[in-house]
Amino acid sequence: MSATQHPGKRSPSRSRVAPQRRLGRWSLHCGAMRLRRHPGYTLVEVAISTLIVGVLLVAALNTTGYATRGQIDNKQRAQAKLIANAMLAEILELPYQERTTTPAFGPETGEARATYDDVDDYMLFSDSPPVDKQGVALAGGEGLTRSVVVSYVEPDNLTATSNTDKGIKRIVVSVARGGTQLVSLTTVVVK
Ligand SMILES: [Ca+2]
Repeated sequence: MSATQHPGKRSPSRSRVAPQRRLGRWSLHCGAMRLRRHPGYTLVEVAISTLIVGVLLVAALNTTGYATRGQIDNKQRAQAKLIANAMLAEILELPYQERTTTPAFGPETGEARATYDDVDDYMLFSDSPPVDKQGVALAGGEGLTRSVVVSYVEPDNLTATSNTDKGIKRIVVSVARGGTQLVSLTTVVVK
C-alpha cells in the first residue's frame, strides 16, 4: 500500500481485476457443477431419448405410409375415371331412344351390349372387370366393377327423377372396388 492510499479504500487496479476473478471463479464453479451433474448420460436420459426418437420415427413412417397410400388411391381413381369415361363415351354415341314408335326403357328384346342402339339400353348395365364393347378387358380394370344407371329427370331439376319421359335422361356411370366407389360421372342427354 502506498503512502497516498486511504487504508479503507481498494486500489483502482484491484477493483478492475476483481470482477474478472469473480467471473472466473463462477465459470469454474458452474463448470464444476455441470461436471458433477452431467458426468455422462444417465439411463433415464438414454431411455427418454430413445423414446423420443422412436416416436419421431413412427410418425415419419406413418407420414410416408399415408403419402404412399394417397399416391395409390390417386392412381386408382384416375384409372377408374378413365374407365368410367370410356363407358360414357360409348353411351353418348347412341341416340336418345330406340327408333320405334313404342320404345322400351332399357334394352329391347334380344339386345345385348354389342347391339345396344340407344341410351337407355344401358339402364342397370354392369361389368366386372370392365370390358369394351367387343369384350376386351380394359387396362387397369382388374378388381373394378362399373355400373350404369339411366333415368328420366325433371327438366327444371336434373337431380329429380321422373317417371315419364320429359325429354331429358340422366346417365350416371360409377366405378367401384370391393364395394367402395372410386368415381361417379354424371351427364344428361336431351331428346
Ligand atoms: Ca335399344
